Amino acid sequence: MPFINFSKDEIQCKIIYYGAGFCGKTTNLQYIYSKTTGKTKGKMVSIDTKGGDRTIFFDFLSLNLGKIRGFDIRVQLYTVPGQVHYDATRKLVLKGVDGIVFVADSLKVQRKKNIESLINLAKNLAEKRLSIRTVPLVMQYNKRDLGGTDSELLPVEILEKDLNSMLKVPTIEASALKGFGVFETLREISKLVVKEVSRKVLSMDRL
Ligand SMILES: Nc1nc2c(ncn2[C@@H]2O[C@H](COP(=O)(O)OP(=O)(O)OP(=O)(O)O)[C@@H](O)[C@H]2O)c(=O)[nH]1
Ligand SMILES: [Mg+2]
Repeated sequence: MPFINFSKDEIQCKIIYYGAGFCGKTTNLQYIYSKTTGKTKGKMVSIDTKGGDRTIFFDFLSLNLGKIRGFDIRVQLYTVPGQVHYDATRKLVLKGVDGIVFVADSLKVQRKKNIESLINLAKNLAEKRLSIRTVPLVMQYNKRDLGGTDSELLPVEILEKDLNSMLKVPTIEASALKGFGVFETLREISKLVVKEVSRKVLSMDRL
């Protein structure tokens, strides 16, 4: 649910980067943070990171996306820890979610992990009475920079078949490390979330 702060004329939306361990969720936020400036830029906080780069709680980045009907739209980006045994933390971070970026690791060796993580997302949403079929969701196929001749990457068609054949959500090919596709992903999920938020704000007007 978006949080509407009437004293500040601000609507806050929560977008969560979800996916298997090591798929590149934290790297997405780090890239966004490194490229935003001025009025848009907020704070980035990484809570409890072990051994340099494994998230064991969450990362948080707040950004200002402009206005709808006089309200500032502030998006709060979170990542979950992807490793299997941090499921309780993932459930905690999912609380109040408005939109999800599912980051899939394009490496062939991670094929099963992506599928397991998507099933885990569906299950954790269902526990919150949300459906993976209706929540604003985009899918990012990450690490596309690693493609070579003897490619260790899954072709996009396989990723589509594994992860998106039922959902049919927007997909973006990306490299969080090099930066391509990162802002496209953020734009796409923000568009879906803002559309949903506007619908809720307008329906409040009719009450
Ligand atoms: N080549 C390549 N490496 C990437 C890319 N995105 C992330 N990585 C690397 O993959 C590793 C894991 O990235 P993280 O962003 O920490 O992964 P995470 O999804 O946050 O992992 P957890 O916090 O354990 O869930 C790091 O060494 C990154 O530099 C990418 O697009 N291309
Ligand atoms: Mg992380």
